[in-house]
Amino acid sequence: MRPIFLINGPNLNLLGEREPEIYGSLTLADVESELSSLAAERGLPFSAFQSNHEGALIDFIQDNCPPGCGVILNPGGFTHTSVALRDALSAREVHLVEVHISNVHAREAFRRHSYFSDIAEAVIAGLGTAGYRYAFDFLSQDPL
Ligand code: CA2
Repeated sequence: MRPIFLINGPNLNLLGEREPEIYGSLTLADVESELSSLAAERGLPFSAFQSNHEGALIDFIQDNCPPGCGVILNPGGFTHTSVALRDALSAREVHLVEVHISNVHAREAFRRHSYFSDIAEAVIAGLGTAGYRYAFDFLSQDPL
């Protein structure tokens, strides 16, 4: 039974409160609660974490995510900057799905590069907050 972690980076605590035309109207609590219910239905251990701090995200991964676990990650702005967060995930040998609510390829050029896409098993972008659910469905398959 693979534990699944939902990890969101900086500013994603603002979901549903600002820029709904880009990020939709559901809050992060809505997303976390939906995935938590799905996990309970499927008998999968589930935990959600959000931080605006790079070190806190790295500490969470080191302290909680065992090798082989599933990680649904929206690194927020760290997508485009953080070698350190990438290294934390590579070191843990997790099954990683990178999720972006918006279509990063249809926005500013700097959003097209991700430090995570080449170590992820899948990348979802532009499907709104539903992308988190698709990532969860993928990671809850056994075997993957
Ligand atoms: O589309 C995504 O999910 C992003 O990862 C969101 C990041 C952005 O830097 C990435 O390029 C793409 C920004 C997260 C900011 O989240 C907000 C949510 C609601 C209101 C304001 C910001």
